[in-house]
Amino acid sequence: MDSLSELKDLLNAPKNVVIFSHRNPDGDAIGSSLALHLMLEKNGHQVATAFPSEFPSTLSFLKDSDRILIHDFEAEEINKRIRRADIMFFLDFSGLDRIDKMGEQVVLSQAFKVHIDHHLDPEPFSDVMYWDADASSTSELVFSFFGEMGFHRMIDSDIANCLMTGLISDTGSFKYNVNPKTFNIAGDLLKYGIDINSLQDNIYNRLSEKVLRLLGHCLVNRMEIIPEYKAGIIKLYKEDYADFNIQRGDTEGIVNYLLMINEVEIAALITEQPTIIKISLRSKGNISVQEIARDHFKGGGHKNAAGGALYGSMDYVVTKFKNLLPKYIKKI
Ligand SMILES: [Mn+2]
Repeated sequence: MDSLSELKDLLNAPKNVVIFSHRNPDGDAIGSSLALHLMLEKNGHQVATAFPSEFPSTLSFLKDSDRILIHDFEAEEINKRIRRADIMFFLDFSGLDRIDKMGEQVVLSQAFKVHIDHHLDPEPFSDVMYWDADASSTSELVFSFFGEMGFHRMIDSDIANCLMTGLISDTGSFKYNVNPKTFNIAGDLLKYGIDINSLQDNIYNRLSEKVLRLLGHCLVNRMEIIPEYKAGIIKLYKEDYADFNIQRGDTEGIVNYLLMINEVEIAALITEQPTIIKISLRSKGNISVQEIARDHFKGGGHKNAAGGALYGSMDYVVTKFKNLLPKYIKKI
């Protein structure tokens, strides 16, 4: 019996299930986790979803998001669930270091482990690897996974909303990472009674005035364009964090604005954190920022969207990034 049929068999009787996703969860992490959570509960299982850290409050419109356990605040409860777990799901991340301390507990557990993900280079820690780097999102894979498990007819509007949120978030509203399947699944999801307009509003039109002003500040005062290497950089300093009272999630998406410039093909948002310098990278076409993040900034991600972090000064990281450009970008 292959491992997927084994899992299907296991899910025939009520089980204790824990679903994990990564630190700083995004729309896909939350959407795919909650969709699976709701579906497994519908099938009579005891389910807990655990994230290392908080999710953006803008995504709290998703059904049962208030039941997600956050390890930063509820470590004891999560450890209890881990000890009891028969089955564990790992959604939207490739390596156990992405779930911080929970990873150490997971390794000790005998639970049946299911890894559903679309990041490059997945670590082999699971019994089932439901993985496809060409998928737009983990939510897309969870939809297909529901088909494998015979769950499709149990999808309801809440579950469809969660999956659509993941699809929209990871594709920038179907602008990138898409394939024919993505659109087919989106079409299927619409049949479950989603209000796509209010969903888009919920995802994109819930910014605070502060965040929009921060974006303006970044574009007017913190942006540097290097035309000969088709590169754009936005630098955010500690003083900006104080001036704008920047909280987690507030800088989300800012790096994408650089790619709106016709000539820019590689973009970096470099931010001064309390102890590290973080770099978020985006690219157009065949430039692999995943490679750059992995080889030079101790990070990873996808071909056109990746990130990493280094110790050191802002100047050090900016200079390092600039010095790499000749290696990866053909000079005009
Ligand atoms: Mn994803």
